[in-house]
Amino acid sequence: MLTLYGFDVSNYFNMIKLGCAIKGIEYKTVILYPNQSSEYLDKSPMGKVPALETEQGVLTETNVILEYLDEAYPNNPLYPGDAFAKAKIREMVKMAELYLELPARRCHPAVFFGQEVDELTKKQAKRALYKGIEGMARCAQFSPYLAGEQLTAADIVFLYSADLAALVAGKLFDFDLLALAPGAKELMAKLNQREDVKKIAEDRKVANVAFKQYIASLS
Ligand SMILES: N[C@@H](CCC(=O)N[C@@H](CS)C(=O)NCC(=O)O)C(=O)O
Repeated sequence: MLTLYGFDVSNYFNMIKLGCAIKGIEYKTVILYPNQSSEYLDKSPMGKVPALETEQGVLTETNVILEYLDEAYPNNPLYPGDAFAKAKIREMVKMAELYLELPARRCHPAVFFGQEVDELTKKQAKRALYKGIEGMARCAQFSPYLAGEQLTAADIVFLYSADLAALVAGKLFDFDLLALAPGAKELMAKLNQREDVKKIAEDRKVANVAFKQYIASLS
């Protein structure tokens, strides 16, 4: 059986959980925080989560894991079969990570952990988030999903990237990120109504207690 390494507060871990839920893939979890132990680095070369252990070996990088799962388990596809259409999904997955998730992440310490983030980082992140959401608005359809009528991997990555990015934009920069991509709020609401997404949110809430203690223990 597949083994998924990570923890329930991790948005990337939750992307894989949702992908598996949609596709009906069974797996067991090993709950751990990102770390640089030699044992974990043998599985995840950067020590990040998630990592997925298969019978053939371990995979890391969420987009790669999602693509692997979709090819290995064809039920309820997360990517279209057509080469160009599939590339458009990959494009949106990559854009959501590079231009929403990662700039927002630079400000997570200030927004979620009460830590300092310097002004230059904040300024760069704010600018990047504006550009990122405007870029997403240009390439996504939001009708209702990013690529049209079918839920795809792009929606999964957008859901767990744009939610945190919107919190960062709202709390730190006082702007409504999702309002800049018409249809994005409706999409988030639609996805958040799903039972599998609700379950993942409940798991995250429970796990957040221990995670906050863990973060506090690091300082
Ligand atoms: N590009 C990676 C990012 C994964 C990632 O950054 N995960 C976070 C947890 S949400 C992590 O492991 N952070 C620890 C670190 O960056 O060293 C992916 O797509 O899986």
